[in-house]
Amino acid sequence: MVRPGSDKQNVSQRHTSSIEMTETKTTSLVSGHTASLLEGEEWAALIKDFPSYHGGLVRLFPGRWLYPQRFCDFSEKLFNFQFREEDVLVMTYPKCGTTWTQEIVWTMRNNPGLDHPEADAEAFDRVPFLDMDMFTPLSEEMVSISKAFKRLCPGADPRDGEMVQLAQALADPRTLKTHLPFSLISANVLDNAKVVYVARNPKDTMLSYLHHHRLFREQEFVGSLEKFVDHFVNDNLVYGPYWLHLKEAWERRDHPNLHFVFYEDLKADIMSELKRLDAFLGTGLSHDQLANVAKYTSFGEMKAREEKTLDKEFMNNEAFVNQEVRNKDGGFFRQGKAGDWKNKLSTELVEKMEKWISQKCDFGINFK
Ligand code: PPS
Repeated sequence: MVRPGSDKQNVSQRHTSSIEMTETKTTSLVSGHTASLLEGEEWAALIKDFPSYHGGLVRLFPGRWLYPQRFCDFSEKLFNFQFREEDVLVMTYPKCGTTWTQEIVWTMRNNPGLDHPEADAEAFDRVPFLDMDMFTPLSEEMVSISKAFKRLCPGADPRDGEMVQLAQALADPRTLKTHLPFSLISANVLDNAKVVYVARNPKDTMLSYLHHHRLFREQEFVGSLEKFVDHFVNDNLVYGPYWLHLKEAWERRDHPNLHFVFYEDLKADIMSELKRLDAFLGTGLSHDQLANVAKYTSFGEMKAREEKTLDKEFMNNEAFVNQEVRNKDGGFFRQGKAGDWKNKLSTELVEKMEKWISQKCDFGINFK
């Protein structure tokens, strides 16, 4: 979810949505949802712990999805986004391994010989993150943040959604990324494109998301681990509820254009998972090419390439990234492990998470 920054923008410049809310502070979205601006006690509790959301948060009904208010500006473009036959969309709730999987998919499709001249280009430029625009500050002097956007969309206004416009301008075969659930993107996405959905154990996902909220100022969280667990189990984190995100994908798992994968399986046996992906994507790679992909997308190699694939200025800028947290706990590529929750969560927190799993994730999914 990391986005490149620009020296003309900082977190204090965040502005509210340009969408008009009715007197009751609700608006209807083309997806069929009603967006309702958070107010009163619910808002007071969240803005205290997540001060960077001062632009407002909305709940979408049905689903109780939580988003920055700016999501409403882009919801129509995202819902009506035209997928093409050659598209592969990597879809996950945040911190489930999107960046890893999109690099795997992009490399399998474009760079199995590891000789592609643009392989080191920033991740956003090769794999547009469709819903990123809602996190971009809306300012008068808004500056384009993607190099590919400037090149492929000359004269286009970044305020109209830089990532969506970049994705539209990108030549086939496109690999795209989203953290949106199925219900907020085009209903016929699976008729038109292939989707790779990645699930991750909720306890590791929650811990990785906590790190994200401490690291990146655009989603800053200032409370304790215990408080964050409460927000997680009460579906109070942006892009949540995680259980519903998973459920919508799980229900579609037998669709021939959906490939459902667990982060833990990628960790446990990457070659087997790459073979499964090869069959799904129809890439027809040799054993040596798959081995190339496995090595090139390993945690160590991706972390080593961080300065190329993530915007260096953004990552080094204290206004965007908490450097103390980065030095102490790690940066975007934090640990890349499965099961580390065992070292981080007290018995009480494990019980709270387990209760949430058994009550909410009761649709047949078994976490690894
Ligand atoms: S985001 O910000 O939502 O897009 O994050 P996302 O990419 O989905 O997930 C980030 C976590 O994935 C880990 N990661 C990897 N693990 C294994 N191998 C590779 N190559 C890899 N690349 C990223 C990353 O470190 C985050 O997990 P944690 O547990 O925080 O380390």
